[in-house]
Amino acid sequence: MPKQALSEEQRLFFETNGYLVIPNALSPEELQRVRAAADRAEALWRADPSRPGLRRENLQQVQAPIEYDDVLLELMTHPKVFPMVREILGNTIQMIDNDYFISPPHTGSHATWHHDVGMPGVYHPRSTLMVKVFYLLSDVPEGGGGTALIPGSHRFPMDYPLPQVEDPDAMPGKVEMAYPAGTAYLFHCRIYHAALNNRTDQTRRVLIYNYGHNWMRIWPGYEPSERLRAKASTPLLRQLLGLSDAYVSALTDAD
Ligand SMILES: O=C(O)CCC(=O)C(=O)O
Repeated sequence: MPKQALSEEQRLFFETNGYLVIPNALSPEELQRVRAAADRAEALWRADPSRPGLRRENLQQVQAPIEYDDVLLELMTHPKVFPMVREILGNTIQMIDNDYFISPPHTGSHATWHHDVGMPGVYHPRSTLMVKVFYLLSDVPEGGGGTALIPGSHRFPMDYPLPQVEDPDAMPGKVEMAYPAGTAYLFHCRIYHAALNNRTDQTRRVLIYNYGHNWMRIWPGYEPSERLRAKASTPLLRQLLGLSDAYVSALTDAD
């Protein structure tokens, strides 16, 4: 693993705010390749309603896109972004879940304000249990159904009285992840976040890779298939796909 994937500025920004934006994470060529792979996955998913994922008016969810295409599997260890996540989570990193979210034009939020970890007995504000990475495959303008975050809220205590808003767009102090396609952003899963309403004519397309630790369970429905497990030829891939022993085979910096 390269030493210091995060610059000092990024490290401080993440610690303070609980998120990071990585402009141009995907080069134009990579974006084209990943978008084509996502399109192929979407076509297979739409053609077979027994494939897992939500089919709602405001969210189409191609569940576990890494099962569909090697390009989407490889994105899980993207050389520009993955080392940052690994630096934040450490050598016990493991994939927890992955999704391709499609938010159609002129639809309401599919996720109001929440955070992703609420396990009793673990003091989350000082722990980094999960880091979620989003790769934008379409331009997301303001009002385009993007993710919004409350900077610094990953440190809020469990009982912090978050303002109660009926419309997620109305949350005071939020920042909206409105960026061009090819941008990646990641956040600490204790941060309060939401998907805002898509008030535009544009479909929002985003790939999501969620990482935790190898002593956590991969979320039900995201456990790698036999076919995918057979591809896990490196210690890194084996661990990311939940095939390592949580107690003895954490990666070393050399893996
Ligand atoms: O679609 C989004 O931007 C938000 C997704 C979300 O809430 C989540 O992954 O927990």
